Amino acid sequence: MSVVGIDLGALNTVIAVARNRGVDVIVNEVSNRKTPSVVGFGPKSRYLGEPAKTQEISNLKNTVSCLKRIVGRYFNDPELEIEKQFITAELLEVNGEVGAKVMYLGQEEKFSATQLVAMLLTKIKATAQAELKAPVSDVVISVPNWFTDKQRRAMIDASDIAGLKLLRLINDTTAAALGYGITKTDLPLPEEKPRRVAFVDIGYSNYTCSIVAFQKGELKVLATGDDRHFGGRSFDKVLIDHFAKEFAEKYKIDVYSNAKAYARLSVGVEKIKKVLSANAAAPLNIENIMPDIDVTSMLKREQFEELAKDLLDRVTIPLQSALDQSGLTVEDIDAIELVGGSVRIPAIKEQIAAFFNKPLSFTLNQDEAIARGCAFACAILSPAFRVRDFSVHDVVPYPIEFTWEQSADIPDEDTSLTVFTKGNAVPSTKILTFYRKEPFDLEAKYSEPATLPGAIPPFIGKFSVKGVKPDSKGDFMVCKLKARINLFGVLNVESGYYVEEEEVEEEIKEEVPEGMEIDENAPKKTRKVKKAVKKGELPVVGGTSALDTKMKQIYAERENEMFAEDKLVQDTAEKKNALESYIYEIRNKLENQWEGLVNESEKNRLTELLLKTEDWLYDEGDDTSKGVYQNKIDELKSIAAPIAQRYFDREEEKRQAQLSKKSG
Ligand code: ATP
Ligand code: K
Ligand code: MG
Repeated sequence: MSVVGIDLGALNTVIAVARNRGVDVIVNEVSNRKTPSVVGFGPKSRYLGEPAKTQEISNLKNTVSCLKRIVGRYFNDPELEIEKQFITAELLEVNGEVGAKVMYLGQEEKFSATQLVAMLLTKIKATAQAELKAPVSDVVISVPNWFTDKQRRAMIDASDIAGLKLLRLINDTTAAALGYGITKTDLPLPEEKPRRVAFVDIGYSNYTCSIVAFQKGELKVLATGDDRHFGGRSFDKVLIDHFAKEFAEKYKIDVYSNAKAYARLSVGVEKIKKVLSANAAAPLNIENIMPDIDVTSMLKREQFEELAKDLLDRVTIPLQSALDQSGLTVEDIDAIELVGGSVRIPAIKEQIAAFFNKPLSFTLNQDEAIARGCAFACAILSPAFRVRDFSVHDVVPYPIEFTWEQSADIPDEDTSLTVFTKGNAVPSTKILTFYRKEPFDLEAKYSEPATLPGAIPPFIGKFSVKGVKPDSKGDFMVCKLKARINLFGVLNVESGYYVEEEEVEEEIKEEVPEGMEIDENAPKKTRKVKKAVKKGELPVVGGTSALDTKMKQIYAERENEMFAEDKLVQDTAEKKNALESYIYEIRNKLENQWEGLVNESEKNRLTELLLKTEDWLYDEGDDTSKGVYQNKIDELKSIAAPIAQRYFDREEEKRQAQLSKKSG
């Protein structure tokens, strides 16, 4: 059984696997250690990951990026306006959530964001399986710490659709912290002052920071800060605007009016931005940005920093916010660990170092730390794996309250209660007590909707408590409900039961003065006490924002279908390749190692068939089925195989002769 961690980034997805000797990052089909988080659609198949990126510029309308930015969102969300600046496919409403419209297999199709994430996950699963040569099911996936209940449930739905067994979701910076802590052998003991580390992750779209306290065997997230719209793409945008303006004057072109030109410029500015991280100046050259127009320019690092001033001014805000919430000062922070691609920007590093007034640490692999942390988290949870115990305490990002209808019998009863405050531990269970004579409903929601991302509704779940009735004396039933924020960071009322006060005999434990013996045979002293005793279960029926089972089933079947279609297209392409290389192989052998083993007529027949097959391949055979390619291979083989056999026999004879010479 494999144990896999997935850092599903807005730009790149990294896959890590836990093995007995440690955690490794898995490479994809083109040997890259990260896979573009992009899905594309074509006339014959989908393009998932690398091929989607390769095709992107020629297939902009049918390519969807930034999947994690739109999953769990509704179409009316104003933050989608920001995402539309980066997503080239058309967004629209699909089954109540946001999705994309694309041309697929020659038809217009709509896919929800959850389905799109599932597609990427299917690809990630296949990549991991190809590398591990074993089925992959158990996974842990990371998400930003600011993800709401709704967004987390959408990620869970997506992994279900992709046929993965998600063991938990873990927050990005928490995953980095876990990878950091679990490998350290010198963490403070429980009675010692914890080591406090700030983890800062700045990626493509998003900036998060967590302040984490470590002690032997555990980590505790103290506080988090974020800027949900701060990352590499924000800097790219600044550069795009700069060069678009320059090129409008210099070349009289309007980059904004041409999607391909815009996409080419996006690629160009990302390159120049990276070069500027290591150099004081960098050139920008884009050939054919528009038909027959090449553009060239250059930028100095200080110009870049000037252009990005508004962004750079925001760097310390999430840090300050996390620090304030943690109740610590910069002097209390023992180390600052940076991860994510955009922390390579020197001006960002400088600001972070200046803020903490300390040198920065880069002991984690910036691009892989989160995926590695996910793999560790998966290993901890997987029964197939033994790892050192390490507990992870995260925090609730937004306060959660329960509301209910007032009981007619209790006129002064409150009708709401904040059960989980911001910063409350995750996972966490709370027992809620209600006095009722009949079944009742309660609702869980975020109590400060204004703090949620975009227009994500505060609703979390509605829970109906069944089986409630007056107790034996006609009095209230004392109902206890177990509300839990689980390892996924989602809230459920997991179960209910009712209790009754009963008199029970309780042993009185007397303090035995030191030095005195306890008389084991003396009668035990007891007293009667009133205690709440569990009397029975109360069924709880919940409704959350997760997809309903039927819809999920439909999506899963559709995903399987599409996967099978992709596979067929891929297998067909492979067969075609096999035929092509077989033609070259036979032709080569005819001229070389089979020399003297083939008679004239045989040679003519084979040469003719090779030529005929090759012509066919570039003509009607360019696009046909797997079986037809195989038939062509078999046809060639029927002539080539006897020759190959003769060659083998001759070589074998030679070898035997050699052997008998040696022994003789
Ligand atoms: P997110 O965390 O927002 O979901 P992600 O995890 O996919 O996104 P990363 O892979 O951490 O993102 O970072 C990608 C970003 O890092 C890109 O915008 C890229 O341009 C930027 N980046 C990578 N290397 C450098 C560099 N040397 N200098 C500047 N930026 C860089
Ligand atoms: K990543
Ligand atoms: Mg990331």
